[in-house]
Amino acid sequence: AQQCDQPVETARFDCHPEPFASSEKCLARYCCWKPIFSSTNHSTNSLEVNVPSCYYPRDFPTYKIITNESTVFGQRLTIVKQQSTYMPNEILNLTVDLLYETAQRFRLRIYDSTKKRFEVPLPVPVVGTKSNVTDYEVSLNQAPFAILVKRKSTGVTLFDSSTSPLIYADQFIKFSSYLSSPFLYGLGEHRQPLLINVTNEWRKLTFWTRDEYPVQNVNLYGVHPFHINVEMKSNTLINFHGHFFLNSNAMDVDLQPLPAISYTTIGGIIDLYLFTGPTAQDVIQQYWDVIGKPAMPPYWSLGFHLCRWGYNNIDNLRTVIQRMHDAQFPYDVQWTDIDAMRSNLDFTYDPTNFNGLPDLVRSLQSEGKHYVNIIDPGISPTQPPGTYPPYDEGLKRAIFMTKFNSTELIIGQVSPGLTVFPDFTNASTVEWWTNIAAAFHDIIPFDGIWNDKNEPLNGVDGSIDGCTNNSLDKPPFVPNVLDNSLSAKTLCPSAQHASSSHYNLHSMYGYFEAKATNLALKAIRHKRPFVLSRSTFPGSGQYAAHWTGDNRATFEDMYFSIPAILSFNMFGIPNVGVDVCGFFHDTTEELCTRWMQLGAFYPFMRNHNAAGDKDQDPAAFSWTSQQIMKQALLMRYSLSPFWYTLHYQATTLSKTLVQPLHFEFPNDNKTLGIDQQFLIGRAILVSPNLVSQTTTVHAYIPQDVWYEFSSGVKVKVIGVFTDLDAPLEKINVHVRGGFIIPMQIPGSNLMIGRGNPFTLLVAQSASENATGNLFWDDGDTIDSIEAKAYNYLEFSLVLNTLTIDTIVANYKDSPMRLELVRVLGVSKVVTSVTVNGKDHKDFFYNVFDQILIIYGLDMDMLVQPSQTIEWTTTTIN
Ligand code: MIG
Repeated sequence: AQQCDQPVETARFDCHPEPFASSEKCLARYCCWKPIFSSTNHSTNSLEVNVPSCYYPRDFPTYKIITNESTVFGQRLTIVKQQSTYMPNEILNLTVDLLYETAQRFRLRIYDSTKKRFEVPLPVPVVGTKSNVTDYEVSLNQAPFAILVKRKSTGVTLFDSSTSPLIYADQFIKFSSYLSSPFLYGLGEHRQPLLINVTNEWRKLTFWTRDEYPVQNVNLYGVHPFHINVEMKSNTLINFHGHFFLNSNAMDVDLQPLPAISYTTIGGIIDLYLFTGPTAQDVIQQYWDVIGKPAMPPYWSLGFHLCRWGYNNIDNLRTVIQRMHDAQFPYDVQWTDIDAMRSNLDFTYDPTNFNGLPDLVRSLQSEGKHYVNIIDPGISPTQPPGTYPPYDEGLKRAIFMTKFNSTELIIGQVSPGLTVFPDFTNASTVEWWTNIAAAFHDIIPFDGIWNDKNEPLNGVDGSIDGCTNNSLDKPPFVPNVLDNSLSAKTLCPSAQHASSSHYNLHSMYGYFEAKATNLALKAIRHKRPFVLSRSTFPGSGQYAAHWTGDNRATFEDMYFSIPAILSFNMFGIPNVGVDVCGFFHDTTEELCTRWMQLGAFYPFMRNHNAAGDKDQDPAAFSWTSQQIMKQALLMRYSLSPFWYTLHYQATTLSKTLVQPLHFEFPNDNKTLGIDQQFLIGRAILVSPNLVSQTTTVHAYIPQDVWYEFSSGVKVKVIGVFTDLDAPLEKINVHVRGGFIIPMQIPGSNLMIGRGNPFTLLVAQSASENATGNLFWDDGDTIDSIEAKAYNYLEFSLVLNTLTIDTIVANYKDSPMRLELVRVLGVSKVVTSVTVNGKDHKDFFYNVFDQILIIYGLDMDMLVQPSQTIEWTTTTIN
């Protein structure tokens, strides 16, 4: 009989994840059946995940190691299983590669010993030789086969597959591991709080890209099987490690309070990366080394973006642009949605309702503004032959996806009616896409492209002809995807790409479209591309920014934007935002005011609205609300040099743009789940008011020195949750002692403001030091970093001396003049100031607020190698 005596219920691993488990079905799988609930109230709802009634016995048939050799990359094992179990087409002979890729990166690959299987077409690094020094130690169990990875320094388990049997069938692969703690970050795209805490919870997260407005417990637009696990050994030491499961097939990740994690995928191979950190940012850096670092965005894209679905005609669009101008909002990018297309056709504009759009775009550009338009993947095949080159040319080049085992195109239905779908995995598709985009660019010189619906969305399930009954369309196991079908609101899994099936590549459709769009924009504009993509996959950040799709105009949705932007920063797509003021439903003046304040601190800030809903551009509101929104925008614009430098550090050093408090204060347990506040870089703490009709915000100010961003006044209460004053006109923003923030006097847009004077916000630490840096270039050149065509400055404050070191000064087309320095936390009275040794009269010192303001500097910051600003003080009697 089976060994069913699991010591605790939380050690059960689900042997019948499909709905309608029963004793007969369970026993037929050679599994244990012990319902926790009486069978009458046992839930058949597949979304309701709980202690499984049907679970694997400890002696469930599995693999054993039969050979084990050391190789240049590490170790190679062969493992075999004697008998098949319940899943069709089990693979009984497997090869296991243990790759010691770097000191902090271990990779485990398990694949069919005899037959090549599908592998994710991501260009991950190829490491030929084993790292001699590693932070991890690997051990094996021969029978049953298991792998154990420990952190050498602490002995903490990083991976341990002995928890449950490996199952490896053609369309069902399942393995599990203990977790180091029940606390995880990542595993997106899902609508969930930042911290995944499975102390008392069983959670199933499903991965399969899907167009669905963000609701909890469903697979959404993107797929990111990456997590960071908090390691707790004692209360004093906290490290982090990460897992990345490199697999693009539909999958479930099950978390349980043991704590343990199980991966169930229906294709590909096991290709699992382990990153040992030990800090959270180290884990992220190690992850990005595998998937690719995020792109450097064009400078203009850091500004305010304005969009809506349903301008409906050019007069409405003009009215909005005019009132934004009249109300003097800083703003950089105007967008249009599908209503500006002719009959919803890609690469067209409506010559009737949007008559004059090309001229309008050119006039915006002449003022330094930019324009982005929407492009959906679906191409209409039903236009009169010879009238619609995107289809005619695509057909000629045979770049559209086809039905299973056929050259016939697979046809779906999206906004233009019937549509075919480009196969972006194919190199000739990229050429075709570039050509049709270039032809449209000759008509409307767009600056960026918005890729919507690239999950891809299809209005009819599968295709207009349905799907086949083969094992791709009807696999033996379907993960817990929304609507319980892989073809729901998308193409048939059996549809064909050039290199493989949609079954394997579905979740990468958006990745490949964004990549193609990025390449097309580079080829057309010869400038740094800006792409916004709804569907994402690991590596998408190299090509695109992201927004979180169709949120709603509610305070709850505004809250969920914070865990979302923090998670996407971990996923390597740090340039992320959500529809500010909410997409669906009419926003309210209060909500939109709060959201404009919060959105001003998103990496990507776009106000966007659904068709039919009330206008929500900032100029649509009362004079008072406009002033509050403008104040938030001015804060954003004044911080553009800081943001731009963070982007530089993201693309060169793999740092996130925003991060959870816990990453900076890992030893402070109170920060563990905080996701109503976040940090920009390491230095700015944003604590928005997310509750309607309240004038305080309950916020945590970590143990450190903090100053109010606007007033510069030091915060007195730290290390506790406290109620901060937060009336409607105020968003709480704090700057952390020890940091120097480069800022600039804003212009009406980022192009116009580029030459404006810079200022420095110097926030002194407890020991009255601070450091900071500034990256600056022309904002648009594709390879300015590689070509070193930029300026790079470092700032440091020690002993009342602020030093400006100009390390690289290769970009001189625009002046960089420092006008003002504001020093916070100066406790002694300042008596004199010198600049490069010369007496400087223009300063103020405020003893009560402890702020020193040095103005009238007019300092050329490009003078190398270094300049100084010094002050002398005297103690107050
Ligand atoms: O069927 O293009 O998420 O931002 O405004 C809706 C219209 C398609 C969904 C996008 C949304 C966009 C809308 N689109």
